[in-house]
Amino acid sequence: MRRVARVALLCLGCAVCSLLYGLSQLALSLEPEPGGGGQAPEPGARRQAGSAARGQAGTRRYDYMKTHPSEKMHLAVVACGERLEETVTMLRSAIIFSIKPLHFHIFAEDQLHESFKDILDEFPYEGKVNYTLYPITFPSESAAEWKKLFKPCASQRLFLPLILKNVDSLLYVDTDILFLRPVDDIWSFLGKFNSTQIAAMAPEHEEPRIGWYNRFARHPYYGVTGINSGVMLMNMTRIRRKYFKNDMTPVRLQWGEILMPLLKKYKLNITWGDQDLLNIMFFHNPESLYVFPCQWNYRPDHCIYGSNCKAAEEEGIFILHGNRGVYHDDKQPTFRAVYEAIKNDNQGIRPSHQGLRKGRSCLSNLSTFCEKATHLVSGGKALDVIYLDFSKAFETVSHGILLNKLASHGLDSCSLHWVKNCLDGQAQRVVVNGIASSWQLGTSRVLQGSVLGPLLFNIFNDLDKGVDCTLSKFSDDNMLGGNVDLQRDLDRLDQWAESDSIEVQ
Ligand SMILES: *[C@@H]1O[C@H](CO)[C@@H](O)[C@H](O)[C@H]1NC(C)=O
Ligand SMILES: *[C@@H]1O[C@H](CO)[C@@H](O)[C@H](O)[C@H]1NC(C)=O
Ligand SMILES: *[C@@H]1O[C@H](CO)[C@@H](O)[C@H](O)[C@H]1NC(C)=O
Ligand SMILES: *[C@@H]1O[C@H](CO)[C@@H](O)[C@H](O)[C@H]1NC(C)=O
Ligand SMILES: CC(=O)N[C@H]1CO[C@H](CO)[C@@H](O)[C@@H]1O
Repeated sequence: MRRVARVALLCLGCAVCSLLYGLSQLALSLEPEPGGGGQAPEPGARRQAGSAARGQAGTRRYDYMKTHPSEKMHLAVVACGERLEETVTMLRSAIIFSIKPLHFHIFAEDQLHESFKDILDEFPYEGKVNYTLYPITFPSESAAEWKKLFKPCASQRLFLPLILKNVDSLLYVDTDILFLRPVDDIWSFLGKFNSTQIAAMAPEHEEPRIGWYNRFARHPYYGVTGINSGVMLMNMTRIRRKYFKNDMTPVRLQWGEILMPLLKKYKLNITWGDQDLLNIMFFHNPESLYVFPCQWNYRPDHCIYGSNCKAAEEEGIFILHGNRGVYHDDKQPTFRAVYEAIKNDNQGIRPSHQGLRKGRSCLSNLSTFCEKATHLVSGGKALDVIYLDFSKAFETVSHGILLNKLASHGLDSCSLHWVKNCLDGQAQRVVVNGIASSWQLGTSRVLQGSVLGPLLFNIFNDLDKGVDCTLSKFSDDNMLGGNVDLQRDLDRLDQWAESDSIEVQ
């Protein structure tokens, strides 16, 4: 009975899919061609990330972006030297948690461009993100001086308001940033700016006793302890329009005019390059800065000298900033573990998971499956569909096997213990008409109704390793279809279920 109902549902779903597809085609044929000159092309390659984004699907998304241009968030990063992997991991964290579409502006040394293109074009997050690659450029008359300031390329970001002339607002981050919340959340601060604020940053320190600027700086700095520029939100329209007070001329200067004189005056006194210049600028123009709390730029400094970011302890860390190279050594194992987890993201939860994930639903499950199925049928190919239902899925997740899988995804022993603790010692009982059975310890289940449970189940359900068919997973209900060797894939699933002690109904 259940199977018949599902086939009926599948057919209904397919009908809806084809109808929607037909309508979208009709809408497309009525649209005038986009583009057609006017705007100067931006430098570098501009592509749609995600291999499947070419063709029809890409065109449809374009229409969406055209009608919702303001919904796009712009993220900029400057990558030089050995920063490729770190930058890609940062971009990945931006995508996995974000809701609105993103545009990445990546400024990189020429020799990194090819690698960025190769990786970003293969990103499995189609439709959510676009990117533009730029070479590193400085004003020609002073290029050499800017390049040797602090780290190579670091001062590139001071010029972003001048280079990205058509971008209204931008979030600049260092390569060693990881988003642990949607970019949308920090982006929303732009809407909270009062009429004089043009940029937002976090303080360099919470605690003046251990602050750097107030103890060592030989130049002016913002506020009590200075600001950290690793996460910098900018309304660049306002930055371009503003005339800045300064200690070099009695008249106010615009952004483009102030940078060079500032460097000339302070170059012997600054230690942290462009961040110091920003501190000097906002020292003279404090009304222009919106200061956000330390959770939005959480650094090892906040925990190595005792607890220096109370808000993070109470509400959590929103943006992690692994400066001092802590993602790559063993000085801060927690920072490193978070980095490793995000770096390996797409091995943890595979794209075929539809259930229990943001932006996916049982309908998305069906429609993805339908599209592929219709495609095969209209190509005159045979199609087999097999429905699988794991029995009592959540109840049968073996703790031992789950922990092994988590360990193989690079979770450190501390976090593993934490998960183990959370799974262990769970007791259950049955209550009927107010009469309760005795408690029984469970050794093989993830908690239903908890936040962690579904996540653990999705990591556990990695059964598409080595399967060529189209596989759609909605929590414990799995659909397998295609015109390849179905029996072989089915055998693999069976092996998976057996080795992971899950029963297929
Ligand atoms: C990405 O940019 C291209 C070219 O400007 C555009 O056609 C496409 O619709 C954009 N896609 C997204 C998701 O922003
Ligand atoms: C640079 O530092 C020195 C020593 O602290 C100080 O005397 C000098 O005024 C500083 N220069 C500027 C431009 O602030
Ligand atoms: C940036 O500032 C300009 C000028 O005040 C304003 O029109 C624009 O909406 C602002 N952008 C955002 C994202 O708030
Ligand atoms: C905007 O906020 C800043 C920082 O709180 C403040 O210094 C400035 O006076 C405010 N501007 C207006 C117009 O209220
Ligand atoms: C993988 C997949 O199918 N994702 C789609 C799920 O459905 C939503 C809306 O129906 C799409 O936007 C996703 O791309």
